[in-house]
Amino acid sequence: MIWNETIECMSRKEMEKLQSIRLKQVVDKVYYNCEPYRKRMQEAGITPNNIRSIHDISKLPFTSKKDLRDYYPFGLLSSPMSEIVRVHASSGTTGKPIVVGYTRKDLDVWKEVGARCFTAYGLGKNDVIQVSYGYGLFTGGLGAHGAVETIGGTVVPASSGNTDKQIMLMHDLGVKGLACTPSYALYLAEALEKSEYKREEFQLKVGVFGAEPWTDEMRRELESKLGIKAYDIYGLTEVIGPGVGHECEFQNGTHLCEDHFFPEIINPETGEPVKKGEIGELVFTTLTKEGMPLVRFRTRDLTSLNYEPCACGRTSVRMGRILGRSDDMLIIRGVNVFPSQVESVICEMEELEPHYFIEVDRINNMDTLEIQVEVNENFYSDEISKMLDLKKRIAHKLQSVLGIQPDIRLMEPRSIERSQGKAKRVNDKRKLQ
Ligand code: DLL
Repeated sequence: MIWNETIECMSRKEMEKLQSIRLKQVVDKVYYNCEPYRKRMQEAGITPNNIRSIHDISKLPFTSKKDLRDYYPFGLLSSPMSEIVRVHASSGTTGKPIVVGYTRKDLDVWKEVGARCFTAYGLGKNDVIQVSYGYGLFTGGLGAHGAVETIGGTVVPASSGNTDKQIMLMHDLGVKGLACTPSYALYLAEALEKSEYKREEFQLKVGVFGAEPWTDEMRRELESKLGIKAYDIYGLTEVIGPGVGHECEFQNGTHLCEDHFFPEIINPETGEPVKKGEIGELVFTTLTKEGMPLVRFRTRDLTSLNYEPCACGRTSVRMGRILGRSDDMLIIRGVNVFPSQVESVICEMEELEPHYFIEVDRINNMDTLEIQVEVNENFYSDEISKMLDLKKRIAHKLQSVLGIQPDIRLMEPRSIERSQGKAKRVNDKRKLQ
């Protein structure tokens, strides 16, 4: 099912036309209503008259996370406070959070894109959908909540935590769709197995997973453990929240709602656009936002874009999996390592559980990489030779994917801490030294 066929299946040419009109509007808006943008454009020698179509977008200066911190809390608003009806915030790793203001129309846009997502997952007004993303300043809970109400589904606003109650609600209310982080879904799957209920007693069929990077191997793991189809939902606070993009029934890339959020991929070092299909940093320009429109916002997420038409009939550009944030990338002994690479290897080995933790340190001026991973109950053994052999095989597989040799620490089943929101899977002790 498609929520807004006119837009979602529009020809590429029509889409470019619409994006061009909207880009001009948003550039006007920020130039005349937001001092920092006007200044930045003046420094670059650009006025709104220089922007005639979407192809002129690369003339505009970038906006960064640092800008959002520097103008904390409301310096980048382009609408008066009297028009702002809600704020959300994302807690950065250091210091003050990033605060985003929404007008009533921004909330409508959010509901519209959210409705496109949940419809693409095959959910509708006859379905009960549990939202187990956190409610509050985080955009996950209220964002998914608005989307479910818009498609007319029955929302169960469970928020995160209290796992036993989550399972009881899912069971008793006949929940068909579960929206939460993939790591919390794993946790729920485990708890469900141990619960008093049998899997067949649940109506659960669809997972709406996002807010953190996850791999196709993790998808397979979740789909088989929960007996569902697991779909990606992408978004970020600065741009709006969940709903910037979604998968369709073909699960072959994340369709971006590009009539509202225009994507580009740049080389993170040079800032230049990469060649079509290449991996680089994702940059968004919001084309319709009023409260805090963003022009060429550098997300730090690394991915690629595919403009080929999709079998589902949607013409919108599809984004590949997020490899990680450029600031999540670990450089170990000079080699770039992403946690998602570790995840893909671990999820493929039946002897292992999909729970892992990466610890990086520097000992005697040498980087060390330790990967802690849980052994599946059926394979866990007291026999040293068996465990040593398993360790060797994991290390070998990881070395061929990562290009460096990690130390492997086998952990007992259920010994790695579970996450109820975004998982923390890396401890880079070098940063503390
Ligand atoms: O995580 C919004 C969201 C809530 C998305 C619920 C999906 C579901 P932030 O807290 O600002 O917003 O974090 C945004 O999380 O830049 C990515 O690095 C990462 N991220 C979000 N969705 C995905 C995804 C929300 N589907 C940051 N795959 C983004 C990979 C994701 N990474």
